[in-house]
Formats: sequence, C-alpha cells, structure tokens
Amino acid sequence: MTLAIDTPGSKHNITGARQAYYDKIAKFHLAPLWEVLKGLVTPEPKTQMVPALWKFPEVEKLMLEAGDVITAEEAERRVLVLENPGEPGKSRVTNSLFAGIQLIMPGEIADAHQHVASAIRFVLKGKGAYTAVEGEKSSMEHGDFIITANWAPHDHGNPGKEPVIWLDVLDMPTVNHFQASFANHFDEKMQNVNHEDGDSFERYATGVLPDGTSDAFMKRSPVINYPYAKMRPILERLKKTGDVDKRHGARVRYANPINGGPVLPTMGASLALLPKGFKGEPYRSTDGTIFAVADGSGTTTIDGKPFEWGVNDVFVVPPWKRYSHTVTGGDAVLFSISDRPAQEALGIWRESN
Ligand code: GTQ
Ligand code: FE2
Repeated sequence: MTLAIDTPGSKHNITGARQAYYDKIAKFHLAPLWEVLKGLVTPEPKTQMVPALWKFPEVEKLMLEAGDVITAEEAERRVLVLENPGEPGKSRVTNSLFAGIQLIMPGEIADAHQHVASAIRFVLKGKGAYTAVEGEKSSMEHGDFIITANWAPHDHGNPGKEPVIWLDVLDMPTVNHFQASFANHFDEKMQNVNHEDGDSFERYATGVLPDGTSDAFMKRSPVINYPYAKMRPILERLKKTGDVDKRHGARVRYANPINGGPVLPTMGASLALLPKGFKGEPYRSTDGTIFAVADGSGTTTIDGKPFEWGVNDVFVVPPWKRYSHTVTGGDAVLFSISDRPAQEALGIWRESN
C-alpha cells in the first residue's frame, strides 16, 4: 500500500472525492459555498452590462418603420427596447432598469392601464401628444420629464399632426427581481381627466403645499411633469454663478417637493448643463446610469472608450465604470436616470473618482 502525498495522483483523488461529495450533497439540495464564494462576494462590482449608445437618427428611422408594422393599439405600447448588448434578450439596459423608445403616431391612443412598475418619460421629439397620469393630462414637449408612479393609471394619446417619440425608463427588472409585479387594464381606453395641464407642478412645486397634502407623497413626488421650459432656465442660473461641478456640470436633481427626496423610490433623475468647452473629470458610482441628450453634442469616455453623442441620443454607463464628459459644440444638456435612490435606501450606494 502506498501513501500518496504531494503526488499529482493525490490531487486527482481529492478532486474526485470532492466531486463525489458534491454529487452526493446535491441530492439533498446542498452545495459547497467555497466553490462559488469568490464570485458572490466580489471585491468590486461585477457586471455583464456594457457601455452602449443609441444614435437618435437611426432609432427614429427604425421606429417610424415600426409605425407601418404595428398599430399602437395592437402593440399596446409601440416601444423598441434598448437592449444592453452585454445581455441581449433580457429586456433591460442595466440590471435594474428597462429603457425603451416609444412612438405614438397622430390620431393614436395607447390605452389606460396601471402597474406596480414605476415609469418615467423623457420627451425626445415631436409635439402634440399627451400622457394622462392620475387624472392630469400632460402635454409632451422636448425635454419634459414625466413620472408615472407605482400603480398610477396612465394613457397616452396624440391628437396632433406629427409623430411623437420619447424615452421610457421603468423599474420592471427591479420589481421582477422581487417577483412583485401586478398590472391592470381599464375598460375605458382613456382615464377621466380632472386636472389641467401643469396642475401638479403649480400646486406642489412652487413653494406652497395645499392643506391636507397626502402622506402618500412622502414616497413619490406629486409632480407629474417637470417641464424643460421650467428646468432649463434654472441650469442657466447655475452656470451664470459658476455652480458647475467638475464632473457633472451645472446639475439639478429632480426632487420630490414634499421632502426633497427622489421623485420615485426606485429611480432618481438629474438634468445637467455642460457649458461650451466643458472637459469633465472622471467619475464612477455603483448606479448604472442612462443618459439622454437634451441639447448639444459631445463625447463621453466610458471605461476608456469614447462615445460621441448628439441631440436625443441615449447612452448607458454600467455600474462602477469610470466616465467623463467632454462638450464638442455649444452648451450641452444631459438628462440622466439611475436606480440610485433604491441603492441609497438599502445603504449600498458608492461613488468615487
Ligand atoms: O407607456 O405605459 O416602455 O407600460 C413599457 C411599459 C411603456 C407605458 C413601456 C409600459 C409603458
Ligand atoms: Fe404603462
């Protein structure tokens, strides 16, 4: 009998013995943590997601072709999903967020429904369409930021003359991660509208609050539309006084006027003016971030790779990938949105240079 110590054969035996053991415990629905621990508790964020950019002229052309292939009614929502190239087929742009481009043609309506997933719209191109949310019928103009909170009834329509295109971002990958999705369709195609356009902004976001404002608005902003026409002059003010962050430019966060918190518990958004000649310093954070270009042109270097952007382009920065913005034309304006509020609520959000 030989004692095999430190011979190749013994390693083989150990591997074989381990495998036999793993096979045995698998029958009891048990598995060895030590084989997977390094991949579970990583020293830094790991992601399959990759940086990507969608050029608006290309997307617009393809979207308008979708208008020939399917009606809004048939599609329920005529949306092209922005699929992260690192995870095709998963219907998501980051691990936690869905993004899509929605088109509504003149004369069309997209029926009223509600769902647990929260949504935001950032309007890209066209005039004359509306989104009705919780009884407020909001007109949609380029750069408007419109929120649809958890379970809020909403429908879209286009009584105008031109196609209208916007960016949708929803937290359904987050909701589905928790396996907590519900949705409901209304019998009426359009909801009853009882608040005029802009009502919630004037009512809640101009320095006063109506008596009896609901506690429900601690969790989500009562403001349906944060219009670009009201936001852009605020960015100009910041620029004028030199309140320009070296990484993010002159930036505001869309806030819940009740408590200063994010607009939604799962998603937070910002709008930034990057002045002409801006050369941003590098930044990274654990919240994968979707950007939409409201104005101007520039280049964002993500993980060492340049992405050139123009008006209405959309691009994504995965978690913990370093990025920096450079402006190539006149003043640029970038909209951004991420799951930062969710990460902050869980105490896991981090940033660094
Ligand atoms: O407009 O209601 O992109 O429910 C995905 C799901 C848009 C919408 C999307 C939706 C909507
Ligand atoms: Fe919806």
